[in-house]
Amino acid sequence: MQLCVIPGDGIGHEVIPVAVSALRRLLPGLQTHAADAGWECFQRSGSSVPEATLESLRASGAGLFGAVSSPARKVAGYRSAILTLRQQLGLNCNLRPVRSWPVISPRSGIDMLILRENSEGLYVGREHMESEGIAIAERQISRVACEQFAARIVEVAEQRSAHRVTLAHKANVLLLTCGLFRDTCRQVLAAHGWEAQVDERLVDVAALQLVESPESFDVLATTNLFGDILSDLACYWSGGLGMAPSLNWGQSIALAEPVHGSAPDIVGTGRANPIAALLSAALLLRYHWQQPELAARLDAAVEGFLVEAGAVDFADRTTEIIADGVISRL
Ligand code: GGG
Repeated sequence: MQLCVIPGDGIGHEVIPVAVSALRRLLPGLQTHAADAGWECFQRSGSSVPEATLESLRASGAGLFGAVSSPARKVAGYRSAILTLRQQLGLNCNLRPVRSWPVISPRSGIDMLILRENSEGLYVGREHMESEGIAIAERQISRVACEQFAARIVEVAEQRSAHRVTLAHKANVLLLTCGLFRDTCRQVLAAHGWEAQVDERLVDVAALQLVESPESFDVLATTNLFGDILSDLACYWSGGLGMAPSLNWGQSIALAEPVHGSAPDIVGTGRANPIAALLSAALLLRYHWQQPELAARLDAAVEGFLVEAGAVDFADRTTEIIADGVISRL
């Protein structure tokens, strides 16, 4: 098994080594290849994703990515590393599971999988100033991307034995873009025998229900920006961003990454929580490498650690204590 390892910026350098150690324990033959990407990489080299990084990822077929910082204002020549990686590698689906964990979750009984279309929508990055004081962002939704995304919905819904797939959109206002997304996903799901299990929500209603009745969701599939926002909202139920994993998934290639960012305010303090990175590694095992037993062992190690640790605040030894506590259980 090959793995391209890209810590990125900030606490990516602290949490990714923990996830790599866990994978090494589970896969003794794992071969890792270090690569660079992110804002710090851009400042050093003039590129947020050097060609060598793309080559290493393509050759490995799997990657583990930490976090990126991005400047809050436009910087000439800079483009977000993670958006570049997703688009260049055709990572068209982002899996973001949300579940209740012992001790840390505010409520039990929640187990949903949010699927975010990862390649287009408002994140195609086509923004311009139309005139003084009027900025325009274009939102692209294409039938081909929706078809690829919907094929992934079918695949993971079957793997998970899902009982329902909910499509979240805003087709009452965004008639063409959200309409195409909804109709294409419905067609593909129906063609695979899922018609009776598909329902839909306006994205604002979905947001309310994720707060009011999160147990009612099973698979929730939506467009890029909506998925970004809804999955951050929903991860409150897992215990927050420190517990939120993701997998960017394409054809024969996947890049696992914790949902959290580079957290510059806690870099070097020892307070970074590596659980989201560990759970992202578990997603790589479960979905891309098709090793569900190993993924379940990693999830169970996290669960066992949380039960034993209780609600203790580890302060400046958080990364180390969680790393030791989880990896020793593998
Ligand atoms: N691991 C996900 C991550 O680093 N998120 C931060 C993020 O998306 N920042 C905006 C960007 O650089 O694109």
